[in-house]
Amino acid sequence: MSVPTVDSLQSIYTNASLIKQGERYDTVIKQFNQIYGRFPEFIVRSPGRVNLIGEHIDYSGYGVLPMAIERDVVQAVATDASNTKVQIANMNPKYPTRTFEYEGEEKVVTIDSSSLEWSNYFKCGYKGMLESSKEKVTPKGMSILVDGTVPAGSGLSSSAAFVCSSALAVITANQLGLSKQELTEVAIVAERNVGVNSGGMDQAASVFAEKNYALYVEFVPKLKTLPVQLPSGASFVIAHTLVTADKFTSGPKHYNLRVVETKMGARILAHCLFGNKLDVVLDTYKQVMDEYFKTKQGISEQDQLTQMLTLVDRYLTNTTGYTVKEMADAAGMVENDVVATYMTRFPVQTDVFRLHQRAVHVLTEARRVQQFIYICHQHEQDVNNTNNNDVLKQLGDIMNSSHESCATSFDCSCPELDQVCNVARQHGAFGARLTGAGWGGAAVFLTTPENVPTLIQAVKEQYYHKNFPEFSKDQLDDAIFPTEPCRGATIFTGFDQS
Ligand code: NG1
Repeated sequence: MSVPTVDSLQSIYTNASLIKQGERYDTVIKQFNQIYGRFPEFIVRSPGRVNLIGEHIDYSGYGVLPMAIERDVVQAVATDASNTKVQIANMNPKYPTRTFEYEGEEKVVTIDSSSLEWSNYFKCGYKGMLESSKEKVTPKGMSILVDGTVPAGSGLSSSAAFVCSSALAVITANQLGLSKQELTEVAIVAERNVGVNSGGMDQAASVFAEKNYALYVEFVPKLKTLPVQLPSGASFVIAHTLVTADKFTSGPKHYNLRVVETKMGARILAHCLFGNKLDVVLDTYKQVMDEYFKTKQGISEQDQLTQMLTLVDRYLTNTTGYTVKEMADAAGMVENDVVATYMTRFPVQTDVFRLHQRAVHVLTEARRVQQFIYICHQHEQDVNNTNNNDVLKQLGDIMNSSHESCATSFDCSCPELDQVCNVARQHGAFGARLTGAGWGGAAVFLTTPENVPTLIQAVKEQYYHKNFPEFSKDQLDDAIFPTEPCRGATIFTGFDQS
């Protein structure tokens, strides 16, 4: 299945925002014409996402439950078959126009991941698509204008929205005929070129999401997505703490370190359980779990996860944190190998590696995802539609436990995230949790439609007015807003191209 081409904004956005989006697209097209002296041939878009449950478990191989949001990255594109020059401009003057050249079949384009450069995200998509395309093509020249509305560093996946829309622009410009699945898989690998050891949730949500549904994304044995109906009467609000969490800069102490801590934990567990009996290296908890339960039939995923927690208590016993040497010894490896395999491409900075705590978070969080989906399915099948608030309370409790686990076991919250979540819980949120990588960025609250205004007002008064007293109404509306499950990536051609 390939990314759909649509000719009406109605099939992308909610009715409430059609006028605003229409004006936005008109402005982009006009500006494109001013810069390039012609009209775009097509416009691609890929949305950001909010993760409802399942934080920091995608790179351990466990399924997650995000939904796409209306905020997105839009790219207006015109092509030129007579050269291979790419010029990329941005509606936001903060990001200067860049030009680069295709470098020939052997080497598509060079990405200098040592600097924080906005156009690198485009190059990731460009390089990924051209290198993976089955047909070897000399790409067309491209003139591009980008407009993004996903706040950067907010945990709402601005980077995946940018990389996915870039990849889609390249596919469309060169008629590469890649499926959604291929686009997502390439975008996941491609984003690692900017120096972040990313999981796959964001790209999957940005490409596959469906209007009105959350999306269960599984990674093992292969990428698979399943729309999940949320209970009627569930409303979500997103609040950006405005603490910018930039994975590129903080990666060695935060995101990339957690990847190492979870991979080494899994590797040690595999060594304790299977010794040298296996031909393959297992370094995600999901791989270890699948191997361990391979011959034990009929145990539900939730029960498998519970048993895995017992194994973690038994084998990852050092709760004050491991040194590299201790991890190597416990995994039956030599220290240099640990460093070469796990800490060289994505370096880390830490005194000790807290494998036990990280494992407890990953396994309990994976279990929470299963519980959350189970409740949604039960509710969908409940013809009597038992009290909605009971269901929302159950889902909210799971979200609250997730936040607690992120804060205490995975250590990826921050005082501002804790604060907005507390305010939200005190003002009618059934559940409140950080969403995305954490260490700043955004939180998501679950409430009822009637309570949305009260909740937003309370967070404005108790968080934003105190910390950002100079903020205008527009700035506030940009920081905290209600959201609904939106559609994933699309190609839009419903405008006058001459
Ligand atoms: P954010 O920082 O929200 O884009 C990151 C990862 C996800 C996932 C979450 C934590 C990237 C591009 N995204 O999300 O894959 O691991 O953290 O659940 O690295």
